[in-house]
Amino acid sequence: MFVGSDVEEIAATKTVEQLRELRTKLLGKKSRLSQDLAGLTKLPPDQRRAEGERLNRRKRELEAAFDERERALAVGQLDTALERERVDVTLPGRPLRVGRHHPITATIRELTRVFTGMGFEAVEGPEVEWDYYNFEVLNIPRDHPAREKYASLWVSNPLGDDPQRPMLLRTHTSPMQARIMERRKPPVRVIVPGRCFRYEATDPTHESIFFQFEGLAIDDRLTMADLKGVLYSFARQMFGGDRKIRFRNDYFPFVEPGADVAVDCFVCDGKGCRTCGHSGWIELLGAGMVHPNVLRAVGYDPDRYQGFAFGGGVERLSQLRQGVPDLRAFQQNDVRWLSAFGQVS
Ligand code: FA5
Repeated sequence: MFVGSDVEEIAATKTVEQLRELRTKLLGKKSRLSQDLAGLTKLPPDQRRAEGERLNRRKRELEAAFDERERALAVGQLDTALERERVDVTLPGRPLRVGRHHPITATIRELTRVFTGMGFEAVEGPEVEWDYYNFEVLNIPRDHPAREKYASLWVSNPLGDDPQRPMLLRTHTSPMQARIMERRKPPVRVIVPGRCFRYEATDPTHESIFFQFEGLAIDDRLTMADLKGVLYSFARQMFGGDRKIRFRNDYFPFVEPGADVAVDCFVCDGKGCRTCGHSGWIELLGAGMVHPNVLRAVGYDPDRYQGFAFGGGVERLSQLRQGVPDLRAFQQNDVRWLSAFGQVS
């Protein structure tokens, strides 16, 4: 038995598996060496010691050779793996497609930021509404001519229709005025963005599904001056100082006095064009001081509390901010248009 040739054989193994097999062969229970070690007891005592030392030395030599080879193979394996899985960090990366906010979402976020900065809280409400909240509580009883302004989409109640409680897709966000006041005591300061629906023909500034934002502030000393101050501040923050704002008398049954607020047309700078219906102005908001009848209907004392409300179109704001001449583009989901007008947040 030549230790030298065994050690060479160990050093010549190429894989961890080969090495394992060889270890079993040379050091395993059935190996010659193990059998010789087991047979030591049968030797006469005067030979046992010398033979024992020789066999154990050989065992240590083989073990050392195995350990060394095992280390070398492991390092080799790692090198191969590293070489195989090498990453070229100098290659240019593949660009990730970054999503964008739809311009309506971006505008809602922006206007919410502006109003929350003035102390308003953002809330949301139902899109399917009772006639009561959409009209009646807002001082628009049945047969009131103001209902004609809101071409409504009536829906049937899945729990059974009740002629006394008709349901519709809300035509404006104003029903939330009453819902909020019923639930809270003054002071109230909320902003309500949301989807609205009207059964009407579309044109560059009208859609049948569109978004509004409602504002409501109730306290014991609010005046029309507060309303104008809030809306001027809002307009300046949204459009910068250049755009002109116009307040005109208007009629909404749920406010008194009422106003219509317009911004000069961004396409023609007020000269008159298709987008502004040749008037030079784009109507942005309806507003006014909350009507005492509305306050009474929700259980507020109109002699003690008063406040203002306003409601505007989100698409109109978005059109003005981004120079979009036709509002119908917002609903068309053209990816090219969305990637041009969408906003990375
Ligand atoms: C209202 O809906 C009132 N609720 C607003 C209001 C609230 C007045 C609180 C007083 C106090 P109006 O119908 O004018 O009013 O609509 C308000 C705004 O919604 C409009 O100025 C316009 O910007 C937007 N809007 C109305 N109809 C459409 C439509 N079909 N498509 C897109 N935007 C619309």
